[in-house]
Amino acid sequence: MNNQGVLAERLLHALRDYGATEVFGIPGDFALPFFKVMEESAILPLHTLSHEPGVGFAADAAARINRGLGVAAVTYGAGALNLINTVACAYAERSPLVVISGAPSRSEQIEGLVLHHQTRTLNSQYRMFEEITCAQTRLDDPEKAPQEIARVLRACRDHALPVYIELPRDMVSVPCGSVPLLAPAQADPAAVAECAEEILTRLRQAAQPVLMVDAEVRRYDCEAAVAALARRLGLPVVTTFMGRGVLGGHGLPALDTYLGAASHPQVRDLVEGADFLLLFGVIPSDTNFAEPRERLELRSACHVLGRAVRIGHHHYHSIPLPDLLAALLTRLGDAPEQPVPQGHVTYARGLPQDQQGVAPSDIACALNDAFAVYGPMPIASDIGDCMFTAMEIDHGALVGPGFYATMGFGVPAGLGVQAASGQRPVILVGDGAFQMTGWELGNCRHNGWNPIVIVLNNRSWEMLRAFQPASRFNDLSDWHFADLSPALGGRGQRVQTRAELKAALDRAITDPQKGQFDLIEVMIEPGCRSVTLTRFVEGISQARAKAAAAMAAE
Ligand code: S1T
Ligand code: MG
Repeated sequence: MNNQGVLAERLLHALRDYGATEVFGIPGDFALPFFKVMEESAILPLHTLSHEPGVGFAADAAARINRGLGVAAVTYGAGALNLINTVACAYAERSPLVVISGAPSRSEQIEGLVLHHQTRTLNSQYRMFEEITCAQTRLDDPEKAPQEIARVLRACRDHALPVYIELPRDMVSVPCGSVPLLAPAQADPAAVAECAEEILTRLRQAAQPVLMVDAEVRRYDCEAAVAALARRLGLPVVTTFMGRGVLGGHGLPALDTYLGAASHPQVRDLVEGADFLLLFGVIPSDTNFAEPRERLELRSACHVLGRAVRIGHHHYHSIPLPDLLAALLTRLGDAPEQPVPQGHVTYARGLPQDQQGVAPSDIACALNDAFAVYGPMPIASDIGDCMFTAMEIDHGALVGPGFYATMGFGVPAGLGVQAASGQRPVILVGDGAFQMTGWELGNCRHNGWNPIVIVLNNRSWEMLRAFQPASRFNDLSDWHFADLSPALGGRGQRVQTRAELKAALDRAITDPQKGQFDLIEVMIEPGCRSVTLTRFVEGISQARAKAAAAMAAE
């Protein structure tokens, strides 16, 4: 064994080798020794934030934008348990997030006493994380640590799911061997071949096949292969709500997004009229599929998700998406490319510069205008009308909690996007969500970040109001976010009209200052919703009414 390195350094090198580009974290006494090694070794950049939910969301978004591993480093108990919701989000949305929690040493356990940050037993935290991670380890044996780290990081990468590493504070500086870089778990080539054949047979039999893509296609770095497949087969391609942004920049025509009952009518006809749906990475969620018209034939579809493939009643296990795509493309040989049908939706351009109040869809139009002039920017969105508004922006890089739908994601995710990609992002966030994690913008200054933050300030939990208009608790007060900006180290502008919106956006884009965020607080009347959210609410309400009527008739 090579004893030159200490465990914490071995872990950091391994994180880098397996695809991490930085660490987000907040220290605590159980994590101080690890943070000291992170800072002094500088193996990976360390970005500290203010609250663990911000750490988790930023690390998750870094993984999403870079197709690498995100890393969140925290202290035991109060720190790690504050991460739970963000790790649950990463699990639900299949993002490879590595949680590293400091922990007490075994020698600290004193008969009859509990340690601070302890809940029930010293194992309670480990057990809580078991539920929301695909692999776990406690690094309490330096002999086994290299294999354990490799096992857990490979699982993180192979499954694109979070993992949990507990690092007792007395283990940080013990000598430790280097961590092997394991190849991805191998698939059975015969199973992959049979699966590929079956998919191609089904495709040949289908008159109107449709390919639907979700985030996993990007997690596994398969966008180019999927685009090639679509071109070989001339398949129409749509994304899910979650998968919006996938395949952007891969030479396909503008992609539509299927949103169940909230879809654009022509997109709905295309998907629900398909006789064979090829679903790559699509999470079979209620947002995607709960309210289709009767025609949607999910039973005969082909689902490729989480290394499993289901075609009708046939199940294939351990089929990695990259292997499957390679097998499909090989079988198609050098079949000539065919035109991929153009999407149906056109994205609004040319926002009038007038004195009218701003509606959410105007923000989409303003961004389409700006991106056409200055080039596209990656978008980090929260959940709320901002995410529906994002569906009205030209297809491009987007991270957002489209399935798990946790608020608080947008601002820290934007910071993670900038840290990991080096690109200046646009953050879209509602006032309610900004109240949760907007403070993290105060960390832009010391980290050199300068996102453009668009706060949709409708003084409302508008998505909730849309479903339950009578409740007064959905009214929020006016927090004047633009006025808070200078105190946090940024520039703030509050805009009321469409002319002001365009001017503010132009200013923010054309005058970037390192370490200084630009916050544009867009005042929107409560009750004024994006075209897409309006369609979503109508579609779901109609479907629910229909289901209730059917129940009553039984
Ligand atoms: N808490 C968390 C962490 N995530 C949530 N999604 C919710 C609560 C429930 C919830 C919504 S939408 C919403 C809440 C409270 C209101 C969002 O308000 P705001 O950010 O101002 O956006 P907008 O006014 O555009 O709706 C979900 C989806 O159930
Ligand atoms: Mg709001």
